Amino acid sequence: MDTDHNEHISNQDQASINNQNNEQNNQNPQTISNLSAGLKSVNLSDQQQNEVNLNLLQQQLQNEASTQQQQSRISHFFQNQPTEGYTLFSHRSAPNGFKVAIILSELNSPFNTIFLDFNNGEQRAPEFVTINPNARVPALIDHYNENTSIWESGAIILYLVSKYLKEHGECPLWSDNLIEQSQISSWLFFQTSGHAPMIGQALHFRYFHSCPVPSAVERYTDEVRRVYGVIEMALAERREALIMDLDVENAAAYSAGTTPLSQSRYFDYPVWLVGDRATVADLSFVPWNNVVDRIGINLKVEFPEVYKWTKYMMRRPAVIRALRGD
Ligand SMILES: N[C@@H](CCC(=O)N[C@@H](CS)C(=O)NCC(=O)O)C(=O)O
Repeated sequence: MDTDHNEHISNQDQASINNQNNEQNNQNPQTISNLSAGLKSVNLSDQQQNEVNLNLLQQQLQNEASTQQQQSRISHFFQNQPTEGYTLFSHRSAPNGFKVAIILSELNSPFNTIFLDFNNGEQRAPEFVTINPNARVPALIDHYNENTSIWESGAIILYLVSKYLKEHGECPLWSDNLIEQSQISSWLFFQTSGHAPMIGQALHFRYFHSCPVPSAVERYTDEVRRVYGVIEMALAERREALIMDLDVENAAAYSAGTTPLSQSRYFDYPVWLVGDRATVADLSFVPWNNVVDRIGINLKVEFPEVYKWTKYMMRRPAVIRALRGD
């Protein structure tokens, strides 16, 4: 809107505004340039100037104290890195961090978690930013592999399963078949780019935004529902295929529509997004499915296949361990 407004100011008007600003600046040597307030010039009295200086000094001291605190814990870790296992940087309430913990736990990979303190700005500690330039969790260090660091949950997951496959010749959560790999990756990318960010934004506008924006809450919640609609449809198709395959004697009645699929004894049997077992395509959705009720979505009522699928995954011992933060 400001841009539109500025377009209506003629060059002559703009020159006169610039002159006025220059004159004011020359008349008052105490004019300071306030960068963080959008590069606007502010005129201050001596007393105001002293107060600003005092505030800035206090703020600087506080920042230095908190930076030193971060440095003691985070620097200490980086100066004394383990020689084996993995270190996962996460946060106690970060679903993206738990996503990686689930995969590590499922693969029985030994890992230690450092839960960062966001209130203290630990995610911006210089050493952490060198391993994740985006200053967010999760990030992973592989101490078995020259302390290689990986960031972005999807990239970390692909690293872990590819490495596992290379070392063991097979990986229960991945595939050695290129076509299956591409199908698993599609769901994984959909999770990281479509599912997680939409729930994240819906939570933000519902609980944390500085002022109410009902249209944003509605937009992101609707988008989450659309995403769940896509998964529900895929799982329902898998269910139908499975029932037709296994419930042979009733298949004709299901096809004709004379008996509903819900009557099949396979109606609650587990189904998966790719193939006949849980892969990273499925497991990456778990931690976010676990918080979606907070944006008013009831999976059991609105997306019954997604609900059953999530319930199966939440019962897995490795998932339970990971979600507990063990
Ligand atoms: N696309 C990234 C998202 C990472 C992300 O947003 N992490 C959140 C926690 S779930 C975070 O670190 N937030 C800290 C902050 O905003 O400063 C991924 O999947 O790894």
